[in-house]
Amino acid sequence: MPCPALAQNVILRESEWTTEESDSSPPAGAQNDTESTEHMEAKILVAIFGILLIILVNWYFFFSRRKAKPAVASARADLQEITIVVKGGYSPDVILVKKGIPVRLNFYRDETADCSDTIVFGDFQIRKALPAFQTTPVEFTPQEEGEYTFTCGMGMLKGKLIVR
Ligand SMILES: [Cu+2]
Repeated sequence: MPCPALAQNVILRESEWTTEESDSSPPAGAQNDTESTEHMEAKILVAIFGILLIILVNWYFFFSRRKAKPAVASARADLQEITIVVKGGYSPDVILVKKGIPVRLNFYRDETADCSDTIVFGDFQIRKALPAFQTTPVEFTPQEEGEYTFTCGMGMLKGKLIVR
């Protein structure tokens, strides 16, 4: 991820500015004043750029994932299958399947965090343990169109199965 590193770089430069200012107090001459004003302006521009960059990085992490289109399960005549990685959430977290065809959702739990150790499909009366670093298939056949939420055992992590 180059972006957070860049932002940090800008912050470092900002702190350099503070140290520089306090360490060296040059004698105030007319020439020097103009120079340091220009210098200040440049530093302020860098600071503003840094703040904008931080806003952009945050925007990326909080909003860009929401635009994601639903992942389509690969469909055969008799099975629709997809792998979902479980790590602080579900990816993909929106899955599109067709009704009337058996679904196999392969949950690969890529962490040991307790939160994600159970997967729950309330609408299908499914509650299954997900051992860490293993793939656990969850199988059922959705008979009706609709949107079905799946969650972790505590209902904190959420995903959605869209049946069309
Ligand atoms: Cu949880």
